[in-house]
Amino acid sequence: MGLRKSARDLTSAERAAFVSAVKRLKAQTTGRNYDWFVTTHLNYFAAVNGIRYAHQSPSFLPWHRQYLIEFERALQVYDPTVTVPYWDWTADRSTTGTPFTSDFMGGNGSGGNGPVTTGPFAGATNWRITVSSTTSTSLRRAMGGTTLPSATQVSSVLGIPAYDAAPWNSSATGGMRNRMEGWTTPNLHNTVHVWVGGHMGQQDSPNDPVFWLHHCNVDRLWSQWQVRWGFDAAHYLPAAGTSGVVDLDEALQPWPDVTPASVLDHRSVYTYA
Ligand SMILES: [Cu+2]
Repeated sequence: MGLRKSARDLTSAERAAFVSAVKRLKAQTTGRNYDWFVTTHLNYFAAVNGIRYAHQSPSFLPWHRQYLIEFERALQVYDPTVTVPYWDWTADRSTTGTPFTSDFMGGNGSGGNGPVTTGPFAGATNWRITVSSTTSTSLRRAMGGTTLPSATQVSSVLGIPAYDAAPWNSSATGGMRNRMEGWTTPNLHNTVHVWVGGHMGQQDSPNDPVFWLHHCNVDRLWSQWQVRWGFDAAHYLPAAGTSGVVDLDEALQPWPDVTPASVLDHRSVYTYA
């Protein structure tokens, strides 16, 4: 069982261990290596066989929960002490503070949407981008182009009792999920991708390791919503019979044995500090 901590609370040794495991996964040449995760995000960005799995659908949250679990397990092959930390962007809002320090995620891109120049992921020698929707082989960021969501906005979303609502896509306004995902106000998750910019603003956003810290925080917020409203199956929708999306007991591809129901209660796998 893993404990996921805030990035701001990691020791320098914990920051170094996370970076090291990420780099070892990137250097792995076979199996579910770092670029497998990037490829999977690209492959599942849009609908697959008419079903929206990862985005603009109720399974946005469970899909990324399983994706994070798989990534964390892949890191733990190299270092069993490592867990994915979360970036609480309501509290850590600077382009130079946590997690964008030179001993962790590194800083901003140079100029507008340019290569990151500081930290362990700066430049194509340290961190070569090979699976991408664009041609840049260096990690890019363009931070601060919008305003990060506030704690008040987060609590407004966590106060919505319905998990999701018809039409179960980016137009849904009746539930928590689409406001958390960010296609309707206050646009939580999407705004953070835009704020970091560069690769984080693209379909190959997992090329930026801060992707994992951001999605860990999104998963933590969903967990907080579950603490308040329930971890049980009644708190995922739709339950059944809705075409084009993943119902409660349908397969969360590319993991045929995983369903939204099977990941609702994460507390035997990991918890949040
Ligand atoms: Cu995302």
